[in-house]
Amino acid sequence: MKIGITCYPTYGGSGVVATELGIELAQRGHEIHFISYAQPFRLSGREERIQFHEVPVSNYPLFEFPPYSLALATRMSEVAEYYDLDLLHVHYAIPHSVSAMLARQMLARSGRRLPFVTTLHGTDITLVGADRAYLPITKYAIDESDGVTSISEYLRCQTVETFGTTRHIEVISNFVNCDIYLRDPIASATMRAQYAEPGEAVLVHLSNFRPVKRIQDVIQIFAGIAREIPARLLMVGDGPERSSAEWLAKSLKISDRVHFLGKHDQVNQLLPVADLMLMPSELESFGLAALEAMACEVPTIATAVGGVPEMIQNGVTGQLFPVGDVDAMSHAAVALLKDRDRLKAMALAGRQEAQRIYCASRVIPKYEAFYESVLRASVR
Ligand code: GMT
Repeated sequence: MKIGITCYPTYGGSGVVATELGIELAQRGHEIHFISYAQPFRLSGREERIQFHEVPVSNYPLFEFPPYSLALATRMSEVAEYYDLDLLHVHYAIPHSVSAMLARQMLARSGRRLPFVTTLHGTDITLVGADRAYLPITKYAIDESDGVTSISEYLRCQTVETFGTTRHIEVISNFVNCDIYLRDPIASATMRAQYAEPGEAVLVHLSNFRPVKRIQDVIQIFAGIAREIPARLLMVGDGPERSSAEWLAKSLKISDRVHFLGKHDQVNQLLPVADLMLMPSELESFGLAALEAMACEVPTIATAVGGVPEMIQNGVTGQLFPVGDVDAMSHAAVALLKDRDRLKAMALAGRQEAQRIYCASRVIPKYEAFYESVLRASVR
């Protein structure tokens, strides 16, 4: 198939999923065209059968807000026509599904069909889509999509509840490439030595440091752990909450143990360095970072929110707590780090679960089958 993919190219789960999906599909022989304002950050630009098409957004003094959605729709229709795309797959409903809908309409005038699939990722429904300013158009674009997928059952239910839509939403979970995300004991021991002394526990947090991630809780949980055992915290990513987290680490006098590493392109090398991941989010429709950690044999201490309980089996592949219960999360982490046998059993159970359900090799065929069904339905 020839597939156009649009996503937010910067750091964030939906962009990661879209990019990894494109890479996996290209490896399976499909021709992939990314269409966005910048090259997605996990794309090297050298992958076979993948092209990137930049959306130029020109500005004029009259435009207080440059109309990206329109420029995107134009580029989508041009790329679809020139490269004879079979379908578009847009990640994150706003504004991508609206642009795709316009592109489809533009091409229909010349008798060309361009079905589009929308994948819902979370905040496009729970935050942005629930904002009255965006709700009606988001609902319209979802209803108009030729196919809709959501990354968890939780998000599917939320979408039905928020938008009152009756259309079919296929749940296709996030995935991880288990051949790339894995613990290589020698490589991870070498890398671990860069960050921690022997005998110190290593915790990791990976996100875009947005308020929904509760970064202050990450620091508070770690402070509780560091009071009990020698430990280090690797903060991977960047975003609006970073400076307040740095300030909190300083005021709790743990800044020498908390390493802010910024954005990292190869988290598969970094994650296996850790013993535990911390993900105390206010909400996660899935929690991709925890899945990537799980594949690397790193269990997660997380909050029991959104789609997280669908992925993490409490007490088996990780541990779940109420939002904001930083003391319970610190105590649980310390107990696990002191009981290495239990930690190891949890790590292995997580790896097995990742392989059994969430490996790219298991999930990508579901997308392919879904595309086929959309294409079949669209020629009728
Ligand atoms: O919150 C983020 O990390 C960004 C956001 C996005 O759309 O880029 O992530 C959402 O999509 C991810 C990939 O499908 C999910 O793993 C995250 O759980 C989801 N975030 C939220 O629901 C808050």
